[in-house]
Amino acid sequence: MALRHRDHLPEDFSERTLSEDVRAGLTSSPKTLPPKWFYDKVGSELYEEITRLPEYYPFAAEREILMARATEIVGAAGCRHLVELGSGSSEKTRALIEAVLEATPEDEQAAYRAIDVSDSALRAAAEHLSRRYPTLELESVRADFEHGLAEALAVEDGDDRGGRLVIFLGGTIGNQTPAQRRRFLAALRGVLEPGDAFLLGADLVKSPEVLVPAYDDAAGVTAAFNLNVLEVVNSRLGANFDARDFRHVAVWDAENAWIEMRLEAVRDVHVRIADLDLQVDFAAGEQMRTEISAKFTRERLVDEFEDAGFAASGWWTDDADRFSVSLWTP
Ligand code: AVJ
Repeated sequence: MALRHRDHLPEDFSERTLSEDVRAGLTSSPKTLPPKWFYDKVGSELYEEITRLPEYYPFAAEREILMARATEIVGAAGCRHLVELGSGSSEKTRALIEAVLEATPEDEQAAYRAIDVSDSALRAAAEHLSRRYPTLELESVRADFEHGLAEALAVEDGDDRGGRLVIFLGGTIGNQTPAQRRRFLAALRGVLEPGDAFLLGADLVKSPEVLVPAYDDAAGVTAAFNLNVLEVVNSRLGANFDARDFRHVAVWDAENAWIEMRLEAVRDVHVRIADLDLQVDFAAGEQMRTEISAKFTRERLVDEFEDAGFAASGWWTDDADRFSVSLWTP
């Protein structure tokens, strides 16, 4: 089956946005670094390890929902064309792909489009999926959906595969601030048409006794994952961070309903970021925010999606009600 690849990003996209993000984040007060830079090779491996930790329930909970409910979800959406934002390894998506293949009559074509910023993730996933699902039409698009959502979702003229089911899994929407989320949902609503639908995986608010260990595990894998972002800045921008100067912090911010990961300087620290011609000081005890991971209630999601012009069309949780998969229509 045809395997098409499109690239919407300039060659230097990653270098340029990393530089901009690091300069903006390290010169602001309080200092911040965006979570998207966690995922170099080492960081992606550490994240995979996180998904296998006993404390990190979101991965297993979402997989439980998708495995048990994929047929129902695809039936409710009524789409033959899956479009995944931030597809990564596309691993959990297989349950949905299989449900779409089963629901597609022989004279129609099931399709899957993976959208990610990472070229290597896209290529590996496409290669794997094309071998596993020979009848599936596959497309991969390298794009940054925070900026180029319309281009990433655009269909070619003459393409009448019917409704698209856009999926955004893993709870990654929690990495956005409420303002970013509002912009994202508005942009998404703007490009979806009647017959399309949006499937979201979102983590749910629960006791801090469950939430905090999920982001501060006993084995220290999340700490290593958080600290690794300093190595990313070192290797890609010629900085001289010493990870031993920082410690991992995870706190539950009840007011904002999000987990915040931070790196705290354990002593006064002076850092040079050679490629940016930038010098930065941290005072002992100073904390830099590296990630928010927002947690939701059903009511909150309904409010935000309705504000953006969506209607609620489906809601599924795991048996322990820890995580949600929800369907929204324009
Ligand atoms: C991949 C963004 C869903 O927020 O739970 C895991 C990333 N950070 N442990 C999350 C993460 C710390 C994860 N997401």
